[in-house]
Amino acid sequence: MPSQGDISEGHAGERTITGARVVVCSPGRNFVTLVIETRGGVTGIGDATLNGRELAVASYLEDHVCPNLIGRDAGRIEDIWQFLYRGAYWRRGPVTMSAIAAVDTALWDIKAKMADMPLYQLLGGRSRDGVLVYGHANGSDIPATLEELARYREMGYEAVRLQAGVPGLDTAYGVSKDSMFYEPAGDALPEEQIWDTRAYLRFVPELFEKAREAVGPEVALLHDGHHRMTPQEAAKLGRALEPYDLFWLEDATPAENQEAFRLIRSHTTTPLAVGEIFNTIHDCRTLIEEQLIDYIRATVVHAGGITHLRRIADLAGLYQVRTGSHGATDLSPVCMGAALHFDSWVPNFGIQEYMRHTEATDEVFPHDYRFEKGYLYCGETPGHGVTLDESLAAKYPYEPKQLPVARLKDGTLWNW
Ligand code: GCO
Ligand code: MG
Repeated sequence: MPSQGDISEGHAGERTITGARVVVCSPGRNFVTLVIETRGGVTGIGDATLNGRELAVASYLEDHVCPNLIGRDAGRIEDIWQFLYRGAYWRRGPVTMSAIAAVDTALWDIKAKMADMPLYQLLGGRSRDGVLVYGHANGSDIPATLEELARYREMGYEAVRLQAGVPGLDTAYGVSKDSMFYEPAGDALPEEQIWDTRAYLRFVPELFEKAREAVGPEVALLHDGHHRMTPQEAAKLGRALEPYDLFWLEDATPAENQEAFRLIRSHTTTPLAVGEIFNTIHDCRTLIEEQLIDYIRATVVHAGGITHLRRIADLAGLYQVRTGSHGATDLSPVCMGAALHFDSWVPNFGIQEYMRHTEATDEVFPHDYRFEKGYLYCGETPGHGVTLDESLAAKYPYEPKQLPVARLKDGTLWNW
């Protein structure tokens, strides 16, 4: 058998992987967590959550990845990454890359614990003291949204994303029943929502006009288009929003065709962010190399872990594209913890999304990161600083839930 590094380096025996298992739990929403154990007794955990498709990743890990990990040297993070990526023959895709990310995150956790250092130290140390985050203010109409914005300001946020109900539509992306704990995944079968882009385009500039009037020029305001516009519609919105100086307009149009952003870019100076559903560097190569975006939103769990995210960030850095990692509640605290170590190091950091998890989620995933005056701070605990309370997790079994779908008024399926 070719060397897997089990005995070639000092203390490698201690690092031998002796166990790898998946924990699925639902403390308010579903999470998939990979636990890796080593002979020396050090364990590491990684997030593998893919909202609405959780069990596919759990099976990919349990049935196809975990048996391959036993006996390997946990210190060989790069080799294991390459083994799982190239070795599966079938490359890329959200299920594969979330599974690889979970392994990668758990291995970085183990390496940092063994080095007795917080993870950011292994990446090269801090580039900043705190990580600027944005929160989500949303409401059924403009006054309700502005009230939420004021509440976020009171909590200390310097950057806030605004989403509001659109007149004439029963539902709009980003507007939730519980404004603090936004959770789009609802029932076992997807909720069907009606969408009308023209109504939305008529409305959004007014939301930001009123918001700027309310908070003045300094606060960073963001908005998520959630893939619903065509490039031409996005160009039009970006232009209409220019007077209100957005920090970014996110997911203006779907990005399978990266060239689509050329049209938007040629019409507006509103900064553009994209990438929460990307899973490899290939999804954003053109966007970055042609400087068609300003922020890349890939994050640890869906983009192959720290190892791969670092490659994406380095490519982005060449073109002055900054990071703005996805941080919705469907990414577990394990992902958030790892992301904060990454954000603390990455030289071309932009901002980090921060949607608060529920108390139940936080109890299942004790962590040492903390929020203060608009910034998140990763802790100094060796590893990524997030653990899993397995006995508590066992009290919250998996609940089948899917994300909604959107249809146009005539019934045509659209992008949710
Ligand atoms: C965001 C996102 C999310 C997604 C969710 C899907 O910007 O935070 O758009 O809220 O909708 O992650 O599962
Ligand atoms: Mg988004």
